[in-house]
Amino acid sequence: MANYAIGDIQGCYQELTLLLDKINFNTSKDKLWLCGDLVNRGPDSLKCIEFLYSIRENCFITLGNHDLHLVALAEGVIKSSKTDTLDKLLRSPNIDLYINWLKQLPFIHNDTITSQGIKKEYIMTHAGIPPHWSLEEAKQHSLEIKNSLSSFNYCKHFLKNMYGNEPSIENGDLSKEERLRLYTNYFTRMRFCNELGEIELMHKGNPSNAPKGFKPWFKHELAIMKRSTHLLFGHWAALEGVTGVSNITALDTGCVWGKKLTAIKLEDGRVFSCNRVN
Ligand SMILES: [Mn+2]
Repeated sequence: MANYAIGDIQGCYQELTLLLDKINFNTSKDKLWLCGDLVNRGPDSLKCIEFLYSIRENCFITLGNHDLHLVALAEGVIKSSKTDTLDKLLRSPNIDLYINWLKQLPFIHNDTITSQGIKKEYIMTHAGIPPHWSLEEAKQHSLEIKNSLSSFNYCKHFLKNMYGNEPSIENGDLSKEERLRLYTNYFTRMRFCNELGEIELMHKGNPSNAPKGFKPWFKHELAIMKRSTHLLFGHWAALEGVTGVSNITALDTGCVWGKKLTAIKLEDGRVFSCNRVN
C-alpha cells in the first residue's frame, strides 16, 4: 500500500490518467491525497469528477476554491465567469450526486505515515494554514465550514457570503458569515499573510511579489508544525513546487497552465510528473 499526494488537477483528466499509469496506481491498495481544485480552467472537469467519484474510496480530498465555486454554480448562487470551464459538468445528469459528495469533503486532512522509517504526521490543505492555528483549531474550523456547506438550510447562505477578501484577520467582533469567509479564504485562497495571520489576497505570482510586511504563509513560524509534521498544499502554481522549507511541500506544478501534474509518494518522497499533453 502506498499514499500519493497529487496537486491541482483542474480538469486535466488525460494527465491524471497518465500520471496514475506512471505510479501503477492500484485501487485495491493505494490511496490518493488530492489537495483540491479538482476542476475548472482545464478541458475535462466532467471526466475528472466522474473518475474521482468512481474511486472516491481511495481518495482523501481537501476542497479548493474552484471546487467551492463549482458548488456555488450548481446551487445557482452565482453566475459562471468567462474563464470557467464547468458547463459540461454542470449539465451532467449526475451533477446532484457529485455536488452532494463534494459538500461532504473537508478542508484539512491529516494522517500518520511511516516515511523512510520515521513516523510523520502529514497534513494537507488546498492553500494553507495561518500561522496562529493549531491542528485542533484547523480541524475545528474545517468542520464548521463543511457543516455549513452540507447543511440543507444554511448551504446557499454560506455560499452567497463566501466570496470576498475581507475580513483579513480574526477578531471577536466578526459575524458568523465573516468568520466563515475568512476561514474559507485561509484554507482555499491564501498565499501571503503576516505573522499575526492577517491575510492579503490581492497579490499573486512569485513569492518575491509579497507586499510589505507580508510573506508566503509557509515562511512564518507555524503553530501547527511539530518536529514530525509535514505539510502538503496546492493552489500556488507560480511556486513551481518549491517552498524552500524542507517539511512543507507545494504540490501544484501548473498542469492547467501548460506545465505538469505531480504526484509525491509519501512513503519515500519520490516525485512523479506528467507533462501537460496539449
Ligand atoms: Mn486554488
